Amino acid sequence: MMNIVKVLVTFTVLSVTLQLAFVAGTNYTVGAPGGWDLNTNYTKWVSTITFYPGDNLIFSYATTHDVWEVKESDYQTCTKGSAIKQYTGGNNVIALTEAGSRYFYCSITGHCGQGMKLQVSVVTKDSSSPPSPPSGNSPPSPPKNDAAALNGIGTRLAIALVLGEMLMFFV
Ligand SMILES: [Cu+2]
Repeated sequence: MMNIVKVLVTFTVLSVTLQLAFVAGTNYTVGAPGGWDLNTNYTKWVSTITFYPGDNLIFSYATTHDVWEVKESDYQTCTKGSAIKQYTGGNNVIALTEAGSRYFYCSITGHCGQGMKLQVSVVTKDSSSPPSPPSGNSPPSPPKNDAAALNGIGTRLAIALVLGEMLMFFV
């Protein structure tokens, strides 16, 4: 009896882990490898990444800095108005929960003006269209490859789950 319970628990943990693997976002250390400082070009850093809901920003910095999330107008002009949220302490995890733009800067006098500011655009995975083929004459093919790959993963996952459940009856 204990064995069946054990298998059941193990299987549940496994299936939850599998499901999380498909949903969980990516953690990005802002400005890596430099971090949040006065020597990193955040426009350049952010341009290499596509952010999706579920991703996290990790601000890692010396405590001579801080992180303020601000509205766009304050971000553009480096105005120290009222922050949407203030972070201190040198290590903050900020969740990107939904699509849209987020604006951050260091509130220490002069630092934003010296480039310590970050704009992040979060996009939904559905809205990102697949890249079109380079050839100009052929009509664009429907993006069925992604869907097929996803279906493949889904089918394999379903088979794995059914097999796992059947297995429990034999243990
Ligand atoms: Cu600073």
